[in-house]
Amino acid sequence: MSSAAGTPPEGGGDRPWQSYHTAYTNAKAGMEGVDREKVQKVIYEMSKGSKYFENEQRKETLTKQKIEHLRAQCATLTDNDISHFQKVAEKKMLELEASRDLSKIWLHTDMDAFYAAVETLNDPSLKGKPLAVGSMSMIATASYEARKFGVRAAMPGFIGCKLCPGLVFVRPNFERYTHYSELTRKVFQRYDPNFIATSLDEAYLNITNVCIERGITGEEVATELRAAIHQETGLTCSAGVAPNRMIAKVCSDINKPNGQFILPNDREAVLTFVSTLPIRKIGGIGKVTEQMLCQVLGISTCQEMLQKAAFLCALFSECSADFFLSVGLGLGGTETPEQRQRKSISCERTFAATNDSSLLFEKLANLTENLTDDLQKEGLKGKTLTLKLKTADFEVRTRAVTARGYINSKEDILIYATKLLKAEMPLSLRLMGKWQDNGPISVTTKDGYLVPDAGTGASTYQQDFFVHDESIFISEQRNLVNYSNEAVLNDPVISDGLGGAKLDDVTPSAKVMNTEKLDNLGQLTSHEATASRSKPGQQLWIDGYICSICRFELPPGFEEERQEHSDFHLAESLQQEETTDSKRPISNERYLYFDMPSQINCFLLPFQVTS
Ligand code: DCP
Ligand code: CA
Ligand code: CA
Repeated sequence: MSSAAGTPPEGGGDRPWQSYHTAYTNAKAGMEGVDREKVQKVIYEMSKGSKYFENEQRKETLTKQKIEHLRAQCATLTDNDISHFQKVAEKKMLELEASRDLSKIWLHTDMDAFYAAVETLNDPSLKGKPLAVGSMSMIATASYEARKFGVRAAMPGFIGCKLCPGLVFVRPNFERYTHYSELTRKVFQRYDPNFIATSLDEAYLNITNVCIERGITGEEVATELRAAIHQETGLTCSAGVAPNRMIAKVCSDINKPNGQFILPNDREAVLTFVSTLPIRKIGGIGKVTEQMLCQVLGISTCQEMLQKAAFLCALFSECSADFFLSVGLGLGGTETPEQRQRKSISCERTFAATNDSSLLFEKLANLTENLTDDLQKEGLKGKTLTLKLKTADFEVRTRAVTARGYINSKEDILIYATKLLKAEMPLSLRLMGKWQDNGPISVTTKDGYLVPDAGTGASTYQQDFFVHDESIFISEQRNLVNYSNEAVLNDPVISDGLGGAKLDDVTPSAKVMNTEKLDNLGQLTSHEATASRSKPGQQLWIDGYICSICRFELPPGFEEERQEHSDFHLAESLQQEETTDSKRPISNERYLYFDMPSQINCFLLPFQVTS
């Protein structure tokens, strides 16, 4: 196909690190001047041969397969197909354009080097030093001074040390961050009582009313709000103002740190803005999607999405194509999402490495007990229990079973949970010390038995309500019978958090290969819940695309991005555990990074919602 970009240079030969891209070889704000090649080389040298490395290579292979698969599909497109999909795309773009709402002014704010800034405020002697908040196993964030060396969030601390020998480490203190976060939210409240907090350090504010009522511009609001935050916290933040949330978020990163960027509510301005905007800047477009779009269709800017609209419609699910086209048009959320009623609950545990089955069963029992407590407290019952395992080789397995009726007693849940775990034995699990690959057992249940939550009027950031379309959950039969690790490995597409069980494409659309069950993004093109996290929150994808913890919108199937996103929340919760669990000694083993990825999760998925 003429538009396909050539195969990228292979990183073989004597420069193998060049093709080694991980989460931490990506640039964040403040990393512009970094010697990328040096950073990549250090990371490559330090991680090669490790399980982590192997997994990265496995993912890379899968990505390549996906790309090949897409190219092959592209090659089968006839001129007729292309003109058909061109029409489909044009119709879609017209519809999307008609939905454009330029009447709202959104502000996105994001604290600068948040944890590091809080730590520096707490200990001014850290000022100006290259600082990493975290441990040898994981860095939560780095100060801008450290970023110049390539040190960044999600990077193991020992790699950070190698890149920046004078790197100072501070252990995270979640209570402190929560305190400062609350101070910022008091300020947000004054500008938009329904502000949407998407993490401790980030929020979206609909400032339309403030602008109208006070007769001031979005720019003035941003300046004032940032000054107020500084005044009340001693910390700096950056802000972006735009007609929708998607663009506002991109804008807040432009003049980071301690800066702001305003995009006027003007269609031309928006289109000009996205015309050169790299797709990777868009929340929801991660490494894999970027590579696929670039290497198959030659798309690297948002505007190019429109030029390749026919191909996007031909090759991707309707849902993904819609998303890509709205990115190309610079469209994003403008209404404040309604609060949802909570419909799920889960718990997770971190435990030390073991292949001792009795210990694993003991952990399972503990978790079941925790879950039971939570269930009973909340008046919940569930029906389908799913056990998710992450092995030492980073493989994710999912097993599910459905009870005869709704259950919430420890005895009942344990019977099913034990049955699932037993079927997996013998199982060798290692210490879960690295945040992304931490090894909790979690048990989640969701169902319609929920006692209505009285707190729906609570501020948005406190909510963790889930709504699931139960009709699209995989049945336990398919999950149990069809799934195997080979299925995941042999498949050119990556499985989702439900362990590779395949769902039918619920989005009816004319496809080049209409027998495809999965989207070309490896997506399950359905609404689903895909992840779990430890208390106090549980991460799920509301309506299949909104993160239940932070409201971040990621359309179904952006699995890589979702995984990174879930890892982020897992990291948050583990840090919280680390800070609050003073009794638990930090063993040396916890610093092992590459050789301890294992995980067991258990979910109880809703089977049927009763009225
Ligand atoms: N965080 C984390 N793990 C990650 C990313 C972030 O624990 N992988 C934590 C630490 C950060 C905070 O979340 O301080 C906010 O994350 P940001 O991505 O907003 O990064 P920073 O605020 O640190 O830096 P900046 O926004 O200035 O780039
Ligand atoms: Ca931030
Ligand atoms: Ca942030």
